[in-house]
Amino acid sequence: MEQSWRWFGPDDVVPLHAIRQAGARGVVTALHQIPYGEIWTVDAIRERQGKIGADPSLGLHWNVVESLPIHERIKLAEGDLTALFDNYRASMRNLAACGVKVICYNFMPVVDWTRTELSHALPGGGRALRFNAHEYAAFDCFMLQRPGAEAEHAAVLERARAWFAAASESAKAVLLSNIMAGLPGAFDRYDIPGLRRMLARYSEVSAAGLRENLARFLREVIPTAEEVGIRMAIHPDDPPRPMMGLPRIVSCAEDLAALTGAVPSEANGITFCTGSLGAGAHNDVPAMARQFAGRIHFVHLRNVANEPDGSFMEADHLAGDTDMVAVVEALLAEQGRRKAAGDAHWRLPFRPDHGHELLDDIGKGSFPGYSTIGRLKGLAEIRGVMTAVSQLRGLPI
Ligand code: DNO
Repeated sequence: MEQSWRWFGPDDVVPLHAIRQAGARGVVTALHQIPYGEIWTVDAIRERQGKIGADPSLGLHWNVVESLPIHERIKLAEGDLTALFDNYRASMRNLAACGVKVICYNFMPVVDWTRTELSHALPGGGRALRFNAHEYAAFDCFMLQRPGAEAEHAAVLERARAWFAAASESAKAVLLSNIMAGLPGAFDRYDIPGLRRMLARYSEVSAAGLRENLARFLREVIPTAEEVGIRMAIHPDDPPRPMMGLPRIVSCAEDLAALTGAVPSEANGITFCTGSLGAGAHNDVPAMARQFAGRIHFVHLRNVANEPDGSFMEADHLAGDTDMVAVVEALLAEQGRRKAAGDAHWRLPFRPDHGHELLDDIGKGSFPGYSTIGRLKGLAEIRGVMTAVSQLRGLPI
């Protein structure tokens, strides 16, 4: 598996040489400065490649785009989408012309990954990301005041009410900004009125409707992907459940089966994110890795510890509820299959997904989840698992 590392570009406080020191060579990045829906030009792509390759001794290359975002109007099927589809295809062609051929994207309405706490203290002073079900319920029911929300949070409603009653205005503001922190670009961060407006735009979109909108997107872009050799890799919902009443359709095995079946092409693939899928108690993550192996084009390895009320915490990469050894074994077996079949792209790019903030990470201002030392530790642990599984099972690493 190709060891990779997410780099947010020149604004990332984690420098490129740290990637090399961590042991990765693949750089996963995106042109976050370009507004959603606009074309990524060859010049802009080359400029980023120039930065990544500026010091050849590091041996880094841009191997995966994360993400080429989907404009909200495509998710909503709102208005004439011709220009948006044309622009998306143009960006795909430009990326392929520059040799960047794996594109990660997601189809989560309005918000991306969602946590309520970005700096949860761990024994010894590390920091982790957490999702507290009662805080999220307080946000949904009492800050957003979404009609019908209380019924959905019955199990934690009393704790949510108590949290809200005791919370200062600044604690509420922190909760809002934590929930918004999952949106990586400079665009589309919402305040409460803005969120309500977005939810209203989705009021007519059911899960089935959203599924159809995704299928339409895939029908528009997969032929281009096939033509230029791009592998599209949808990222699962994080957490894998409806949020704020918004449907989510990439949350479980049935969802993955539906979307891969909607356009049955190898180019229509998956980012296998163990942390996102693992935050759903309904998901058997190693079994899903085996079931969808042929469509996995990019991998995020991370672990979560789930709690009975729906809360979860980002755990060490080899701790938590997901059997990481079993996942790695499934992925290496798939690599073996591809290699034997003569597939030039048999090696799967993967990155350690979020890490804790550890030691000198603290106070550095890295993007939530994207610390240096925490990810370096995660990558090192996974590298150990990969090496052991590969040797014991005779599978290509
Ligand atoms: C979280 C990330 C996601 C991912 C997008 C892909 O850390 O894995 O935000 O980049 O969902 O489009």
